[in-house]
Amino acid sequence: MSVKSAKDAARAAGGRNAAEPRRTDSAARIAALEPASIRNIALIGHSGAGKTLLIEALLAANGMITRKGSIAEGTTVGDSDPAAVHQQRSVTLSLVPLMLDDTKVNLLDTPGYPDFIGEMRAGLRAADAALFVVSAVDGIDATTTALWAECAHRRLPRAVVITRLDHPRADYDGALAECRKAFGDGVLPLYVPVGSGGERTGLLGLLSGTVTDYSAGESPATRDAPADDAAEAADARGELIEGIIAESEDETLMDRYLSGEDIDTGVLIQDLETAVARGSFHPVIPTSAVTGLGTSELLDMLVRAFPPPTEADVPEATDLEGLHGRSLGCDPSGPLAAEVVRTSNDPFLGRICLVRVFSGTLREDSPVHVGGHGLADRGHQDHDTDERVTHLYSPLGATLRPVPYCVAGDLCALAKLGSAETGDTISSRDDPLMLATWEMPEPLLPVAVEADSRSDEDALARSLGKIAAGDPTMRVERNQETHQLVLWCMGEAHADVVMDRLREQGVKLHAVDVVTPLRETFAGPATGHGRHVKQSGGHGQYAVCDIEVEPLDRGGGFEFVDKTVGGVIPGTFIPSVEKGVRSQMEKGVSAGFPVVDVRVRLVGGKAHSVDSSDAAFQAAGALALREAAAAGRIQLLEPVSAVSITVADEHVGPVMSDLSGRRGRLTGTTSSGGGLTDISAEVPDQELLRYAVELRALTAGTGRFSRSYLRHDPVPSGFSPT
Ligand SMILES: Nc1nc2c(ncn2[C@@H]2O[C@H](COP(=O)(O)OP(=O)(O)OP(=O)(O)O)[C@@H](O)[C@H]2O)c(=O)[nH]1
Ligand SMILES: [Mg+2]
Repeated sequence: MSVKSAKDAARAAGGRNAAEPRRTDSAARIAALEPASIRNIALIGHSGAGKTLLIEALLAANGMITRKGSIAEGTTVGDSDPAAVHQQRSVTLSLVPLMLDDTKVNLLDTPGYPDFIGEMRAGLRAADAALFVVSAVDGIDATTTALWAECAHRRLPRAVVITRLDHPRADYDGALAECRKAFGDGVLPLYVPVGSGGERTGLLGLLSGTVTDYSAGESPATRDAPADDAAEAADARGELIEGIIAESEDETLMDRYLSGEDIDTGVLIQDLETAVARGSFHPVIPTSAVTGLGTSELLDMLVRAFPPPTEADVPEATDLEGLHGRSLGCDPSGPLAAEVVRTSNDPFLGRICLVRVFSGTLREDSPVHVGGHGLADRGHQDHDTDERVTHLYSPLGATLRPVPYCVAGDLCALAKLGSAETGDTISSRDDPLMLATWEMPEPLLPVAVEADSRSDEDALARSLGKIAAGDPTMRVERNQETHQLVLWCMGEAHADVVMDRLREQGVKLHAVDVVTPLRETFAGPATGHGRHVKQSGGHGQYAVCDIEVEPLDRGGGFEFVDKTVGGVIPGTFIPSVEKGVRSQMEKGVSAGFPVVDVRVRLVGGKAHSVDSSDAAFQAAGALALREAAAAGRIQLLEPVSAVSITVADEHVGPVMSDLSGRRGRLTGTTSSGGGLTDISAEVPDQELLRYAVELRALTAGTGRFSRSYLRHDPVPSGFSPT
C-alpha cells in the first residue's frame, strides 16, 4: 500500500501506466464537500457476474484510468488484494470512489462468493443503494434473489445492470425476463441494446429516443434512433412509460396518459428518479465491461436517480452502556458517529480501517473514542479506547490518497488506529456513542491448524489476533479437550484466504484433521487393582489400592468414595489415590479422551510404613483405573449438537435424507413462510465437520444452519468416529 497524490494514484492504480486523469482530483476534490453530493452504492451479484470488471469499465469511462485491468492478470483496481488475485475473484469489500463533476460516487465492490458474505453485508451497511449486477451469460442464482428480497425489506433503492453483453453466449432478453420474474414488476429497462450482425454496439434510450453508439469505445457518440429500431422498441417504451406513471406521485398523470396526452419526457424522468430513490422502481441498464457499452448511461443514472446519504436512515446510536437511544441525522456538524466496516493489515502502514461516517465530520489529527461491544462470542472482547486520528485517506484500490476530512455520508480509510476492529464505532471523546453492529454471519466450518515449529507458535498467535480483529466471520477456538487450535471459517475459500494472510505475515503453518472432542466412560461396573511397588535400591515406593468403578448417568461427572476400613490405607494417602484416578481420567483409558460420568469406590489397599508416599499412591490410583478399564468395557461418547436448518421448501426432501445419512435425529419441521422451512435435528458433531460446505451444495447455496452443543451420546457400536 502506498500513499500518493491523486494523480499518482490514478497512474498507479492496478500498476498501469495511466495518463493524467481527465478530471481534477485535488485532495479537496476526492473528499466530498457535503453529504448532498455523495452517492454510496454497493454492487451485489453472484460470483463471476462481472461486478469488479464493470467498476473497471466505469473508471475508464470516467477517465480515472486509461487502460482497463484484467481479472486474469490481477490488475483491476477493485481486486488489488493478493488473495483476490490468487483466487481470481473478490474476497473482500473494496471501495472505489469516482468523481463525477461535483458528485462523489463511492462504489462498494462486494464479493459474490458465499464464503465472503460477511464482506458483502458490510458493503450493504456502508451503502445507501444497491446495484444488482446480473450476467447476461449466467442469469440469476437463488442467493441473489434472496438478497434482493432483503434489500426490498430495507426499502433500499435498487437498480439492475445486465452485463457481459459482448459475450458470444449472452442472452439479454432471457436475463431480463429472469430479472423481472425474480425481482418483480418494478424492474423495467430504460434502454434497448441495438447493433448489427448480433453485435451490441449501442443503446437506444426508451425515453430520449436517441442511440448512444459505443463502436468507438468508451467515448460514445449520440444520434437519433433509426426508424426501424425506434419502431421495434415502441412496446418497451410504452411499458416503461406506464411503469413510471404507475409509480408517479401525480395521480392525474395516468388518466392524462390513457386519454392520449403526450407526457413530457422531463416529467417522466423526474418521476422515474423519484421512484428509484424511493425504492419502488428499478431501472435496468444493459452493459458490457469489455466494450464499455452502457457505462455512460450507468454513471448518469447512479448520480441522478440514486439518493444522497441525507435521504437514508442513520443506524440508531446509544451511549456506551447501550442505553439512551439517540437518533442522528446525516449532518456534518452533528455528533461524530462513524463505523469501521472493514479492517486490513498493511505491512508498512499497519492496521487500515475502512470507515463510513454516518454523522459529524472526521478530521485529521482529531481525538476520537473507539469502541466495540457485543462481539465477544466472536473473540472480539468489548473495548473502549481513546485514540487520535492522524491521517485520513481516500482509497483507490491499493493506493491511499490523503484527504483532510470526511463528512457525514462519506467513506474514508484510517491508518494506525491501534485498537479499531471491524464493527467498531468511532465517535467524539466528549460524546462517545455506540452504533449496534450489522448482522454478521456465523462461521461454521472448522479448520484445525498447527504451526510448523515451536518458534512459529508465537507468530501464529500474534498474527491470528490481527486477522481476527478485522474479520468477524472468523472465530478462533483453542479447544480445551483436544488442545487443537481451530479456526472457524465461512467455507474453504475463506479458510484459504485466512491461511494465505497468515503465511503473508511470515507464519509457517499447516492444516490438520479436526479432532472431535470425544469422551470415555465405563459401560458397566468393573474392578481394578493398582499395585505400585518398587523396592530395588535406595528409597522404595510402595502403594496398593483396589477400586470399584461404576457408570453414572450422563452429566453425572465424577464421584470418589472412600470405602476402606481398618486404615489399610492411611488417611493422608486417600486424596493421593483420588488425584491419581483423576489424572488418569484426564488422559483417558482407551482412546486418549477424558473419562467422564463414573463413580470410583476405594475398597481396599496396602501401605508400607517407610516406602509409601503421595506419589506412589497417585501412581497406584492411576494404575487401578487402567486395570479396571482393561477388565471392563469402555464406551466412547461423542458430542451431539442441536441443529436448526432453514431451507427453501423444494430442498426439504434432500436435506432430510442427507440428515439421516449423518445419523441425525429429526426433532421438528415447521414452515416459516415465504417458501422456507425450518428443520431441527440432533446431529453428532463428527457428522457436521463439513456441513457448512455440504448444505450449500445441497441447496444451491441458499440453505442456512446454526448449531449449539447439546450433550455427549454413546458412539454406536461398530462405528469408529475418528
Ligand atoms: N466478455 C465479458 N467478460 C466479462 C465481462 N465482465 C466480466 N467478465 C469476465 O467475467 C469474469 C468475472 O468477472 P468479475 O468482474 O471478476 O466478476 P465479479 O462479479 O466481480 O465476481 P466476484 O468478485 O467473485 O463476486 C472475469 O473473467 C471477467 O473477465 C464483460 O462485460 N464481458
Ligand atoms: Mg469481484
